[in-house]
Amino acid sequence: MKRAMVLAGVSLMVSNAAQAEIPELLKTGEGGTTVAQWEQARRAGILNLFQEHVYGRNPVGRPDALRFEELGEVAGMLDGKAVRKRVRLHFEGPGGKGQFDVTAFIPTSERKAPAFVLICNRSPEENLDAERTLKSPFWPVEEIVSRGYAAIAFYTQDVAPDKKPSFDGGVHTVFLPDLAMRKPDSWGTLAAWAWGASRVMDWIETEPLLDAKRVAVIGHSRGGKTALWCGATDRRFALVISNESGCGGAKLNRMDLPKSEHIAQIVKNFDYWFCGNFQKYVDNEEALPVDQHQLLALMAPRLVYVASAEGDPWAGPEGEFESCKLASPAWVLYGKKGLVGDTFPALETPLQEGSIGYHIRPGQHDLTLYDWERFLDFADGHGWNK
Ligand code: GTR
Repeated sequence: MKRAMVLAGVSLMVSNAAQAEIPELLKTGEGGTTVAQWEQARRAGILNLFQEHVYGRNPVGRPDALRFEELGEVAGMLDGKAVRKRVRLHFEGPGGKGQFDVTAFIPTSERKAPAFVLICNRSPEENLDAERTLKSPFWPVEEIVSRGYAAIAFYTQDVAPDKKPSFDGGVHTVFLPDLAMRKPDSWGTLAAWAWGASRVMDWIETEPLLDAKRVAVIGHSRGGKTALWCGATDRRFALVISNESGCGGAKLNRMDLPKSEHIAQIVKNFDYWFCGNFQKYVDNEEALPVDQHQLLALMAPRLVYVASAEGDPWAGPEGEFESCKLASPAWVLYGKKGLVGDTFPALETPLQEGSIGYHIRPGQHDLTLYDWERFLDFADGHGWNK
């Protein structure tokens, strides 16, 4: 496998020579050294490259016919601490009608609640129990609500299936019903799920109990890749959280971490997560005109959090951390701090001072209560719960 940059072992420093090969975040003279240049030229250019080469372009934004059907409201859930709302989102396109459901537990409170929207890629039966008989750390509703936040979730596969044959069913069929309509830059499935999260935000904006200005989008692994793409394309999300998103998420492609997933492997198993053009970069990372630090930078000046696990080398924790560092100058443009902390932190030593948060914890590939607690701390620390 050809690699653009080879780092010795788990060395965390990117050498100067190697760093030159990583696409520059801010380009002098080409826009990007002031907020205005960044916003009007450089940021738009980077977003366009990610659409063209990685995630694809959406065939639709907010559909004209988007409709929210209230499925019922139950007050006094969680021992009186929350109201539960369930909503069905309806839409239609050239391929017919589509729908998916959202569940929200909103703290009983006088004020509008800040919220966390989970893009759930795991079994809804095991992780999204609306009755709260089955409790899963993947979606710890009780803890989220007791900290003053609304817990909102939807299941990825209600939006688009996560299997081959690719693009068969869900919103793919609604909006691009004929596979012949697909182009090399047509949306992949991560983009379709991200589109779903944006439609949830459309509903949140109509819900008087929620504070639409303080909404986090969070996902784990493939859900984490989706959360990042959602945050990049939809600036209404004020906090974007990637848990162990790895390749195609927060991990820098050009950092050689032999135990981590590379484009060749992800495309072999999950080509449909991306647009067709992404296949050009199999064993050819250095030709990709962007790298993932630029994806993180698209969130500036909003809040971002990247979390890794020690027992998850497949996601490349060092590459996730390096992206946070290299993305940070975008925040500096706005007079803010990106990641505060130059060296890879010890386990369970979260870096939360800047607008980019990072932690690595012991344990395997998973979204755990420890992770959630740190995300909630980060939101608290940035004044979300005042
Ligand atoms: C793996 C895949 C990863 C990650 C993970 C998951 O098989 O290689 O990129 O997304 O699945 O979503 O759990």
